[in-house]
Amino acid sequence: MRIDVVTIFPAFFDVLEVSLLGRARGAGLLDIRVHDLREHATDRHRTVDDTPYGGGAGMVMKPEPWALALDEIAAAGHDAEDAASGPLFLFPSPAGERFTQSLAREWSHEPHIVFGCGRYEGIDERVFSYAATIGRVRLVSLGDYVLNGGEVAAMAMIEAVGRLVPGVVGNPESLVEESHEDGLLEYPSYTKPASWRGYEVPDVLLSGHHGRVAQWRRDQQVERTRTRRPDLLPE
Ligand code: JEB
Repeated sequence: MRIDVVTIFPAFFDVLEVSLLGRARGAGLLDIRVHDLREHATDRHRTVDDTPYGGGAGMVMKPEPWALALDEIAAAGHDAEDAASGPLFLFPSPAGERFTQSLAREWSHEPHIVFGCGRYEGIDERVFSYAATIGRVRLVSLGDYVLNGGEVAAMAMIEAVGRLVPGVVGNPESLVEESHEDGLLEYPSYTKPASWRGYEVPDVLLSGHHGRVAQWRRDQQVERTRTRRPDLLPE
């Protein structure tokens, strides 16, 4: 999978060199390229923002540097003229649809994703219309809280999508048991020692009775989901 990121803070993405995704990049499973939007600025001060039409607080990202950056990225690797066969452009935005595990699953099959990371009050709206002429466009939100820009959200989405790409996570079975894959929260986990600072591992987990262990874990999943995330349960 190829992933391009456009940002005014390329250094944010240095962490993609470590851990699981760093190894996947080294192994050639993920081809992640980070681009500095300022390299596409058109003035000598490398300006990427300007005041908002209609007034109001803050600054808005100018459209032209975005168009130049997205054109350059889409040109490399896409010959077709139709937007449907172009890359998937993902713009993190507090005004986007909610990012979910189901979208991560869907997007893990994409050959080419481009993240556009805004800053300030966001990106001139016409950039989304322009991007839709060279690829498919989605505005996506990490959740209902305010970030200063799209970088942290893009990083979360890169990790959530990237780890579902075949070969990135060593044991694919570990993927199916996780929270949000079966619509319930995970059951609690324990490791050695069985007794630690006066806290005990539940007896059932030491019983060696696989059926009872499975039933206990399922009960824990349902109970935790009911108390912590009732929104995930049907009625
Ligand atoms: C994403 C961004 C800003 C209003 C307030 C703040 C570009 N879950 C999320 N919260 N905030 C963002 C997000 C996601 N995904 C987010 C991109 C940008 C916030 N800002 C700051 C803009 N408008 C600028």
